[in-house]
Amino acid sequence: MKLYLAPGACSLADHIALHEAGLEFERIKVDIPTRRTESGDDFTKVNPKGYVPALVLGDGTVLTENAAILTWVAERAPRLAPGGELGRVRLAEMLSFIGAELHKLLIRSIFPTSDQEKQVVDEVAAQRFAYIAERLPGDYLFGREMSVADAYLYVMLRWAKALKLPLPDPLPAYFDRMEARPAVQLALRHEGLI
Ligand SMILES: N[C@@H](CCC(=O)N[C@@H](CS)C(=O)NCC(=O)O)C(=O)O
Repeated sequence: MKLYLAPGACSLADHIALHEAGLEFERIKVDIPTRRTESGDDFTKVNPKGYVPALVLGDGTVLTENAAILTWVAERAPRLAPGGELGRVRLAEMLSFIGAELHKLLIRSIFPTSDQEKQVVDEVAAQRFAYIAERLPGDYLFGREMSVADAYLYVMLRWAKALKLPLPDPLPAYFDRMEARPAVQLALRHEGLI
């Protein structure tokens, strides 16, 4: 199995989740501007969309999109998903919220087209972080146990910190808790981020 990633990009979430699940995989770095892998291969032949993450399974099947890859990981390691009758739906709901409402928003804060856009985007981001902070039911997004959605949220908080966006309590402590996890440390080391 091969995970195509760019250091510090959203693919870090999948990298963390794969380590949390204890799955074996090879990491292949992609240079986003040139869409070439570290060995010079054309990444668009793997993922014609041209962006990371992409996960190539042992039989050559290619999975793309954070929400899909994280769901696939959680299906292999069910302890990384919330339980109960609505567990799968709640996970889809959270991955959709993080992907569509946080990830895409923060990209606009990283690459704003104007100061005005950045101001508006950062205000909306603050509201969305407050929404999560006010509803955190325990140490993690679904309570006591970490899920694949936490890996995705951790990466978004990492970006928010780099953007110097204020994080409401208890998100700073949540961030530190996530960052202290051995799987997170391992992924950060593999990506050259620590
Ligand atoms: N909808 C995609 C978005 C992935 C995405 O935005 N990837 C970024 C890195 S965080 C990327 O590779 N961007 C390069 C590009 O869009 O050209 C997903 O959730 O997987």
